[in-house]
Amino acid sequence: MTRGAYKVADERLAEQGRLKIEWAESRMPVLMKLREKYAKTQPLKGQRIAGCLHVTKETAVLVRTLKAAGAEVSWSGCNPLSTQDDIAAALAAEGISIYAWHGMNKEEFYWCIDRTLDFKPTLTLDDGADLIFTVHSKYKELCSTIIGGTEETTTGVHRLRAMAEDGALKYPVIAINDAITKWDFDNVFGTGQSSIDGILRATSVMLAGKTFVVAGFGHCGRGCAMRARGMGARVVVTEILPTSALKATLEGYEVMTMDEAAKIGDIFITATGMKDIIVDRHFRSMKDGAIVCNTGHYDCEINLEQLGKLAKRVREVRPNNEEHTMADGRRIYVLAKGRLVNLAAAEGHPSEVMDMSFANQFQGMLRLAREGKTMKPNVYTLDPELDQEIAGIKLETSGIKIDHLTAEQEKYARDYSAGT
Ligand code: NRN
Repeated sequence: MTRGAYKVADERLAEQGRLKIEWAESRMPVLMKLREKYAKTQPLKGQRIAGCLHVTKETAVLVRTLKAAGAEVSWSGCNPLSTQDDIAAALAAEGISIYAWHGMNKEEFYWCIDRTLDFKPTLTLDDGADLIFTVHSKYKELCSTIIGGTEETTTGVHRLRAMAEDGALKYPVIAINDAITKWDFDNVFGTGQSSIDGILRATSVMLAGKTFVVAGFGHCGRGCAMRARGMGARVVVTEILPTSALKATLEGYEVMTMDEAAKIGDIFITATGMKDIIVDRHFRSMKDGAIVCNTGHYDCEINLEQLGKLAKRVREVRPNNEEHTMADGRRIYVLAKGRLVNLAAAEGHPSEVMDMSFANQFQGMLRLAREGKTMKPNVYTLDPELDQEIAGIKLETSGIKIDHLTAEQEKYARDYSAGT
């Protein structure tokens, strides 16, 4: 691969991108602390990292940190609509081999992933497992030089665990999503804020007083429900899992089937990881002006093929906002073509929460560089102690002090004989 080869939308956007990355760096103290520490020892020297993860200002901070720790990096975006073109331009201008632009078609998407494999990576870093799946299906020969990989998101971890169960996984992978300082913060607070951000940028509607339907009450759905309620919406939750539905009920949300919710909802967001959550019969019963979007990793949750068959006219009324007019005149608005609205119509989660997710990604790369060669092809999690370390740095850099157990209390915690 020619050094620093890249393909981005517009190199002229580099300065604008650089400013945004600077903004993110000033709000990602955990990752910056790790960068300062490991720039000295260069533990990733000799490693070639192929990354396939949303090209945002926060990802750029991770890329710079991996490079500062000695790695050579080649990068593609993990969604055809989530690349921030100014960030891609800034990274290319810094010599990063990056292949990413906003608005790719499927062929271009996989062409970019292929390019990041040209330099025969030793590590893969994924969000949604498209890169690792491409290696396992199209470039099997690379599995012998790849030490290991990491996976950012729930959907990707599900996919990899299924591969591992089938014995199809050819190298060890660390499930970053399973770290508490990732899922319990990024998935809840990050998705909650960034999904509302995407909806507001694409519609500028008033949320207060609107019926806001959240499909799926997992960590992401819970975050969306919490933030929509915070904006004054009447939140309705749909679910398939009794425990999640019960949790939503006890948190004060109305729970009902999507068939019922479709009749009353003003705004719909899917966060299930499942396909066909909003389908034909739901479009038929929605109110005029209903807004539909998705915050799950893939664009299969809203059945756009069925909507296309019902629509008499489709037109883009605002960026990331397409109006579908039904035969009876009802208009349904689909945001970001059903792709994850937080990254396609906004900038993804805020820097402060990605700081911890990417501190876990960085630690995952360090561990694979250190001991990946001795790890079997399976799905691993990071050491739980790392969660406390990452959260501790976050608190410290936020000026928040906490209590500590005395020696007496430590002893009490270990003393099982102490009863009532
Ligand atoms: N700003 C972001 N940069 C961002 N917001 C959410 N994500 C981001 N990645 C880079 C990912 C989260 O970690 C999307 C993934 O699906 C989720 O796990």
